[in-house]
Amino acid sequence: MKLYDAAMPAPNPRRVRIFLAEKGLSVPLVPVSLAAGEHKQDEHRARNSLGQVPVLELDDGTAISETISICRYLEALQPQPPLFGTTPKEIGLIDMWIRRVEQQIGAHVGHVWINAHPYTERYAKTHGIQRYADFGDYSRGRALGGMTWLDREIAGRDYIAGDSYSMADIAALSIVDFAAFIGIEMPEDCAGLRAWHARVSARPSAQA
Ligand SMILES: N[C@@H](CCC(=O)N[C@@H](CS)C(=O)NCC(=O)O)C(=O)O
Repeated sequence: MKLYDAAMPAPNPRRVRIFLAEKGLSVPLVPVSLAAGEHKQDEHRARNSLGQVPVLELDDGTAISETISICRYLEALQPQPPLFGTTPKEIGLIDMWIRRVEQQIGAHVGHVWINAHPYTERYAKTHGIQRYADFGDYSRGRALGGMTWLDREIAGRDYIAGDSYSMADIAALSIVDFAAFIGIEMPEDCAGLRAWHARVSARPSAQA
């Protein structure tokens, strides 16, 4: 088994690396250079036709893409410690929060990155991606609004989906850190979100 990976600040491969660290699992990492466009080469598209990372390649050659799907596979392989919940209630809530942080914050951060960040200007030209600056600016507001909403939602609890650390925390951490990398910092008045961020960032896995 090996993981086709990309270095920081790429948020999606990082989610798998954090997950592996939390599980105490070690999987060989194969670096794919996004800057050099290796993810769009035929060799990588044979693993993931969308030309994205991460991809987990199993020993029989099966390629699993999509961060959450990769982590679900790993959870099935090694259930302890559980990061997707064990009871029906935990499983439902963790899944809900993964989707919510991806949809209410992550998607908007991604739109800012593609449409309005200087770093992606040349990348967009090379790959024929049309950029919409206004949409990028609008998405920045939506991302900040999502963070403010999440701050309210997690009031009174230590982790995104409840009292235990879960995949929802991994999803949110990678999104919040990538947002900061592209200049979308957590709002000053989001004290609960900031405290949560400090809590999960203090875990050794956050270095992955
Ligand atoms: N839905 C995918 C998204 C993967 C993704 O967007 N990965 C980024 C790197 S963090 C990438 O490969 N971007 C290049 C592209 O989309 O063309 C997942 O969850 O794994």
